[in-house]
Amino acid sequence: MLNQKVEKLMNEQINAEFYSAFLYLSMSAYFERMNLPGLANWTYVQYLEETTHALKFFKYVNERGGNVRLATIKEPPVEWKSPLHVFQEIYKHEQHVTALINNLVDASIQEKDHASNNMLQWYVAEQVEEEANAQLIMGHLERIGESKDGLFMLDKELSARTFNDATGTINPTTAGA
Ligand code: OFO
Repeated sequence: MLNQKVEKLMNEQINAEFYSAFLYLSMSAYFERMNLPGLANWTYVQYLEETTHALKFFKYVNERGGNVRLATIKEPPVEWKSPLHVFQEIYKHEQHVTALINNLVDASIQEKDHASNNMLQWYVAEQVEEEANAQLIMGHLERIGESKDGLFMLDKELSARTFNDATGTINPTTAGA
């Protein structure tokens, strides 16, 4: 049986992860409009990843006999000032998500819910990666500044990103990969 406080926070986290997915998908559309297919690809792949983050919580709440509650997803922004602005917002957003995960970990400790605490460690590690990725690309964009060639090169590089379902929620054979 899933602890009630943890269940409530996990349901909120399902919504937060789906909002993350919406945010990245909206950013992908922005990059498509800017004719930056590599950045559009990178944010689109991130949209897919965020969806699996939500699904991992969804599966876990079900597995523990909890009640999944799906709530309205907030509308994400549509426009940004520049590619750098997008990644500044991503970095801020991922720091916020890290705080939400940490709060969930705190609740699992307070409620002595060891199984949830164990499951949440996956997200703790994932958030380190999410923040690092955002910071890395933000740094590249800061250095690129107004250089069109620099942006072209970075866009080309980011077009190589492919989706890997590390949660195994869509493809169980890729779990942990
Ligand atoms: Fe789900 O990690 Fe980003 O938001």
